[in-house]
Order: sequence, then structure tokens, then C-alpha cells
Amino acid sequence: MSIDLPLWFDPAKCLIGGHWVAPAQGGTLPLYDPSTGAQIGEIARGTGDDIDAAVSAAEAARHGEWARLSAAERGRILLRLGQLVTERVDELARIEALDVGKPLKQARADAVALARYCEFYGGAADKLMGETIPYLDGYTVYTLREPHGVTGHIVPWNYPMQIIGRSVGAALATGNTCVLKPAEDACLTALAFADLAKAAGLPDGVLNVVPGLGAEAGAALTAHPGIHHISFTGSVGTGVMVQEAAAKNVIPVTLELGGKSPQIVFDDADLDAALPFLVNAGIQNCGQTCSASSRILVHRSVHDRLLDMMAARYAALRIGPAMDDLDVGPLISAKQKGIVSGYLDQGADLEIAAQAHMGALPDGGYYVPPTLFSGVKSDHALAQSEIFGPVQVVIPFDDEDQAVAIANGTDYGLVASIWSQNGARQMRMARKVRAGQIFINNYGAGGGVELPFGGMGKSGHGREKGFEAMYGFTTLKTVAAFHG
Ligand code: TXE
Repeated sequence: MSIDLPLWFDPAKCLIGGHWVAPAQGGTLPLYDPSTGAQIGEIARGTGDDIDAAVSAAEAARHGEWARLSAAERGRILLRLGQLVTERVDELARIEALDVGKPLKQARADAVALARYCEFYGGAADKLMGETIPYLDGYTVYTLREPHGVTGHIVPWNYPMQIIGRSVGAALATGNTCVLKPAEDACLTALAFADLAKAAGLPDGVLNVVPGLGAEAGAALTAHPGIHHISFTGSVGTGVMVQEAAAKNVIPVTLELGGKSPQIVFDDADLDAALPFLVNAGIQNCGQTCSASSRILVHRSVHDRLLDMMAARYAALRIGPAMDDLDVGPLISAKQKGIVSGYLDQGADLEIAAQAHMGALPDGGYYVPPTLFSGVKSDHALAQSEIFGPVQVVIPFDDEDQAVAIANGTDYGLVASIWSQNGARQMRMARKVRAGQIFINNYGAGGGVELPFGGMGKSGHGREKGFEAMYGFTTLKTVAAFHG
């Protein structure tokens, strides 16, 4: 049992106050390779004791050297970190592919995005400004944007590097210190990143990482009275618990809770241009993407034609171990395979328009067949629930109003796309569809780190990415000076 990678850090340790330490209670958790189901190592099982130590270290660090650095100096550290990530992109991609099971190319894109977050927030660190406010005669009034203090970051397993980049990157740029709790199913790149941050010159204690179970380390972090802000990406159920814990300490919380995102295809759409986006947005990372497009809403007049086109693309999908770098890898875990298989069973009464061919796969791997259902009523469980697997449903509509009603007819509102050549329709739909990001004649826009991202409804609240995230990681102070 060994990790077949040259790791330059010990995954059974936490990083606290700049030191690699074994968890206080000495626990470990098994590390599985999703591509084979084999146990390949052990990771640290941090608990409340380690969270206490990490929060204390972050509290001390926020009053130390970190507090005295100028915004430009903070930015330079992030830029150096971005450079170190760039130098290690291929190693980080291999670590992530092994840990998460995503095809190597997709893991590499995540590592490149992590470097971009460091660059973006490094460059933005000294560009966040307050305002002067015209007020009564004899006053000068201005606002200061100050860091919250110690920020908690609970990260899921689907895109560890991207989510750490957007969350920790923005928090550091604005002068906060961080305690990061990566997911028990995928924590290796969080540890790798923290080690690179140390090498980039981030002062000890500014970024602490405690791997562990959600119910142990995660719950201890969210309830900790020493935390001043919490940022969470994960399921709605856990998000509610995180928000309840934050409410008890009266601290702000940013929640990103996934979605049931539609792509809406009108009869005047360029179907050839849309096709790769329609399918890729459903199967990327084996469908385990918060902004996955799991609903394809299509105008009835082009429904059958589009279905045939999508079915041909599904038939060509290649599935296999992460390191084979095909189109689709395994799911993250046996638990996730159970969840997705349960949804496939619920679709037993539906028409399967396409199902990818599985071929010969390692026995213990967590594979499920990418599946496209058609003739799905919009109130069916498969059209309502976040499946978080490579499963898409196609739903026909007759006019714009009906498309809007179906698009907005779930609890979620994360992203949506509109495929149409009609400019006025694009604008109307962009206004009417409930989602934090709307794409017109594309899906995802390449995932730009610059683009504010977050949900409406049960997809969560607060915005990550771009400059907008920096407002969320600061608190505003108004200074009113009377000078006569
Ligand atoms: O999520 P959890 P799970 C959705 C997706 C998936 C489902 C279950 O639908 O099928 O959630 O996945 C930590 N206090 N998404 O069980 O439990 C946990 O350790 C504090 C959507 O993995 O939400 C991990 O770090 N933290 C999503 C993180 O929360 C706790 C990404 C996510 O785990 C905790 C992942 C607790 N009590 C899943 N319990 C997205 N928005 O992209 C768990 N955690």
C-alpha cells in the first residue's frame, strides 16, 4: 500500500503554525484511488484539538508580521506562489488525478486555474479601495476595507485546487489568515498548496491546513468562536449546518451549494456549436461539478434532431482510469457511486436516449455509465435533484415563457445558458432566468477566475471569484472626521 507519486509532503500530517504535525489524537483515514478502489495510503484525521491549534495559530499570525505587510507585499507573495504552482502544474495534476479520479487533462486544467487565482488575487491585492463620501460641511468621511480576521474554508473533493484558489486566494489578498479543512476524500493538493505557500514566503500561521472528517474537523471549525468568516462549498444539507453554526457566532458565511443548471436551446440555435458544450457540461469530472449542466431544455421543433446529435456524442465517450486521460473517469467514492446509481434506478421508468459504453474497467473502480434521459417531466426527481454524476435529462418546451418556468422550476439557481441567435431573446432570457451566472451561446466561458460566481435560492449566497470575492472577505469601516 503506497502512493505511486513523489509527494514532497506527508499526507498524514496537518500544517499548523508553519509546522507539519501529526494530528493531536494521532488518527489517520484511508486514502483510496477512485480509479481502482484500492487503498493507497493514509491521510491525517484531524479533530477539534487540531482545529483549536490551527485557529490559535491563525489568530496569532493575523496580529504578527502579516498585519504589517503592505497590500502590495501580500500580492507579491501570492504572485510568487502562482509561479511555484505553475512550475509544479504537472505534478499537481498527477496528484489530483490519482486522488479525485479525474482524467489527467481535467486535473491539469485545475492546477493551471489555481496558478491563475494566485496571479489574479496577487495582482488585485493592492487595488481594493475604500471611498470618500460627500457629507456635511466640516466633515471628511471615508471608508476602509479591513480583513475579517481568521477565515475558515471548508472545501469539497470535486475541484479542490480551483476552490482553494478562489477562496483562500481572495482571503489572503485581503489580509485575512486562513484555516483550511479539505475534504476527507481529496486533501492531497490542499497540503501540496500549503507547502508551496510556505516556500513562497507566506508567514507561519497565515495558512493552516487540517484534513479530517466533516463531522469532526469540519464541524469543529464551523462552530469555533475564534473564526470571523466561513466559506463553504458542498451539499445543501451540510451548508445549512454550517450557516446555523455561523449564526450562533454571528459571523458572515459564503455558501456555494451546487445546482441543477439548465442549458436552454431555442429553435434558432446553432446546434453544431452548442453540441460539445451541451454534453461536456454534463460529463466533465464525471458530472461532479457544482455548475454541471444536468438539464437540457430544448424547443420541441429541434428536440429529436438534437437528441440524435447528443446520442452520437455519448456513444463516442471513452471511460477509464484517471491516468489513461480519457473523457470520463470514475466517481470520487463508493458512497458517491451509491448515490448516482440510486438516481439511475429512479430513472427506470424513463426513456434512455443514450448511454455510454463502459468497456473493460478496473474491477473496484467507482465507474457509472454516462446516461442521457429523454421525455422527462420537469417535476421528476431526475429533473429536480442534484445528482452529481454523469446524468443529463432532456426536457422539451414550446415557447419562451415555458422555458423560463422550467428553468426556474427547481430549488437551485447557480448557472444557466441560452442558445439562440436572437439578440432580443438572449437579453430577455438573461433577465428572467434565475441564476448567478448566465452564459449566452456558450457554457462556462472557460471558467474565468475573473468572473463573479455564486448562487441564488438553494445554490447558496455570497459571491466568489473575481474582484467581487474580495468585498466578501473584507468588512467595511466608515470614518467620519469633524474638522470644522
Ligand atoms: O458533501 P458534504 P458530500 C453535493 C453533491 C453530492 C453531495 C454529497 O450533490 O452528491 O453534496 O457530497 C465537509 N460540518 N456536493 O457528502 O458533506 C466535508 O468534510 C462542517 C456539491 O461530500 O457537503 C467536505 O469537506 N463541514 C458540491 C465538505 O463539507 C462538514 C461539492 C463537503 O461535504 C460537515 C460537494 C459538517 N457537519 C458535494 N460535514 C458543490 N457545491 O460543488 C461534512 N463537511
